[in-house]
Amino acid sequence: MFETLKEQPADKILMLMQAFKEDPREDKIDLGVGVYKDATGNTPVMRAIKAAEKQLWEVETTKAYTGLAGDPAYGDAMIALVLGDAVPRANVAAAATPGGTGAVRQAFDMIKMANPAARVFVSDPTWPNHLSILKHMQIETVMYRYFDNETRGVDFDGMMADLDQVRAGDVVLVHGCCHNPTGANLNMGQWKELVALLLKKGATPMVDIAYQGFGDGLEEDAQAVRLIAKSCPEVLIAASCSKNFGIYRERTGLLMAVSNDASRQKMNQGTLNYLNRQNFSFPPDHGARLVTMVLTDPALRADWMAELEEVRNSMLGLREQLASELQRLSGSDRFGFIAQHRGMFSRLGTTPELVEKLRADHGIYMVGDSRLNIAGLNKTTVPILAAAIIKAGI
Ligand code: PLP
Ligand code: TYF
Repeated sequence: MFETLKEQPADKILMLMQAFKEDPREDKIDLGVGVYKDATGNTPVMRAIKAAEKQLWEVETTKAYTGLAGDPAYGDAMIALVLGDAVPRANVAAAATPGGTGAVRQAFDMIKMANPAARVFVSDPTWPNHLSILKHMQIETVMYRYFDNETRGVDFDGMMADLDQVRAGDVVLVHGCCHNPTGANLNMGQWKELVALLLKKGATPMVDIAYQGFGDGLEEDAQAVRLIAKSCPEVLIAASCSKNFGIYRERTGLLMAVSNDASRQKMNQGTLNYLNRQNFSFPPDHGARLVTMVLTDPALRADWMAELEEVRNSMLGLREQLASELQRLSGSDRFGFIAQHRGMFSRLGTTPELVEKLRADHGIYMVGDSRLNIAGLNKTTVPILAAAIIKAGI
């Protein structure tokens, strides 16, 4: 039967990762895949995670199965991290998932179960995996305008105009913070307007939050998701621990289903448990356990928060440096958006041809849509990138 299989489209970001590896040039610069790198190009295991791993080795007495939704303490700790006290704990159903991707996938499954006719509205552009999973699941997908290629900010009027088409029972997928791939985000006033529209339409928000702590701070980055959870009758939230705990390969995520009617919590929880069982039974536990230890131990938590701040500030510093270097070289403010964007990524807003030119002429790798990973830079490579951008005529 395998003869019926067709070639599937590859992930462009992962293809780029491979191409970078194969490039023999010594001065090549990797601004592709969204992995944090320090000034030496290393993706470190965070200090608190290392310490928790050491402790875990001492105290772990079994690796028997957890529950279908994972360890409840992990759910509690992550709900508190993402939602704070925005909603009562009793209103939240949650299940651990293999990474944020697993949470996204399970969320789409739950949407399909609850309303097979639901359309999912996604930002143009969005993380390519959103589109790929939606297509694979045959869920009708509608793009809403998001990135303004002139200002490199959010085309908020366009976004609201497009979302005027949503109907009750549809889902609107938003990035909770640090939009991937653009780096452009709504301000709180705009989030409030969006919430008002969702309420008016009776559409359900789904929030993908994969970079809490990478933008303006742990609390600040959670403001939008908390506002949405507090204001809307129902919300789905897919959270990832890959970036902010630096545990990418451990596959640690959480799907939350929040309902303002606490009597629905049991059904929501049962559905999440059921969906985990259909897809993989028990979720991975190792990363989740480390996250729980870090979040619940005051000393580990303080150290994790301090290191996350270092990570966040290093990216902000690189943004400032790149924006000012480009201002100096171009004699204009047209690259000021780089300092305004938040998270790991900025979209330059240039053509695939010029992105390819940067790769061919300078060994600078960024995604074809002109997304660059700020964390792939360091103080020495910023001027090299800036000079290459100007030379290429971007
Ligand atoms: N959602 C977005 C927008 C992302 O950028 C990512 C990737 O980091 C994820 C979800 C999920 O990542 P992971 O499955 O590695 O936790
Ligand atoms: O956007 C990124 O680069 C990260 C990492 O299939 C990633 O989110 C990229 C592609 C993919 C899974 C994760």
